[in-house]
Amino acid sequence: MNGVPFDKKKLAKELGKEFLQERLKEMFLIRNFEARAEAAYQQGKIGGFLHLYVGQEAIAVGAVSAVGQNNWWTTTYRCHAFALLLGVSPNEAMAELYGRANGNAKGRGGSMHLYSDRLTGGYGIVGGHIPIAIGTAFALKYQGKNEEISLCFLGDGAVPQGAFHESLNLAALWDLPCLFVIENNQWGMGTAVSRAVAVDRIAEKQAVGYGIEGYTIDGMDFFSTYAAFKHFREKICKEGRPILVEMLVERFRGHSISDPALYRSKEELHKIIEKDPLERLKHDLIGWGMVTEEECKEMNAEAREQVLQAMKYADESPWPSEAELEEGVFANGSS
Ligand SMILES: Cc1ncc(C[n+]2csc(CCOP(=O)(O)OP(=O)(O)O)c2C)c(N)n1
Repeated sequence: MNGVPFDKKKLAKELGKEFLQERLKEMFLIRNFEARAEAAYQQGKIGGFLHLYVGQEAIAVGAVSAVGQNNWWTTTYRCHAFALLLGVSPNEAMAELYGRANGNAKGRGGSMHLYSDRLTGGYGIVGGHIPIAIGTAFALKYQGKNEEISLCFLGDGAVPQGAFHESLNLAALWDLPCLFVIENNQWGMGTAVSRAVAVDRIAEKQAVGYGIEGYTIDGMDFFSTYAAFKHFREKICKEGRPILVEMLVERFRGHSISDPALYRSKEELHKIIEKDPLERLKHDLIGWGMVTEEECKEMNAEAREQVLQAMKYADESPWPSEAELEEGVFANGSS
């Protein structure tokens, strides 16, 4: 496997207790946000789609903390974690899920469409967002911004899409500073990846066809994702070539709230949950004396409180008015 080698203990020491505790707090916030969003959906407070990031947190937390917010980020409908890490407040995000006027997209986008200054969006069309990410990479190159990169996150289900291959080809041809990250959670909705994608080690093998580098990374461990993202950012800034990465990860829930994930047995799910990235980081930090069990409980309680506040805020927020319905809608009229 082509990975990025790192020494976990050494890296932890370099990053230090304070930094690592912040990452753990982020994981608690995301986990609580997702759990409460799920509950709110079941209470009928949220409508439409809802895709949860539970199990995949080490990827977003590792990416944003290693690379820095000040890059360009593009992702799929599974976008709550990136939004929270890239400057969207829990209030604003929850209000958007509730479809309220003061939500992140004025209540018009819902769960799949969150944005920040640097998050171009959560997008609903599988593979449709990849050309947008290479657009931001092109803009960076055109403007000579050599210290920033574009990061594009996609599911394994997007790999067989034409837009993925066309984007890789252009990015390679034009030397665009783009990091393509396949979050391979083993399923595209209810279809096993082995039934949808012709090869395993997707990134390593697909990258060869476009003359770029491909890597396979453990996406369930914060230190692994952090080390990898740090390395890729430096490499892209230095060499100006795109990189394709596969992060091996597990989603603990179904594809969306309406998928009970019956294609996995209880035993399989149990094994998956044993790899929990939050528990893994917690366990490591406790083991190294960088946090105590008691402090972890406090962090979790604080995150829960923040999210409960966000739900209250969303609940009390106004609905969008009918008069604004057509605002911000692009219409290319004939006259
Ligand atoms: C072009 C397009 N085709 C089909 C769909 C319906 N759809 C939504 S998600 C999805 C599977 C995506 O696979 P992946 O990202 O690997 O899955 P996940 O982890 O989200 O289950 C499909 C087919 C869509 N949104 N867009």
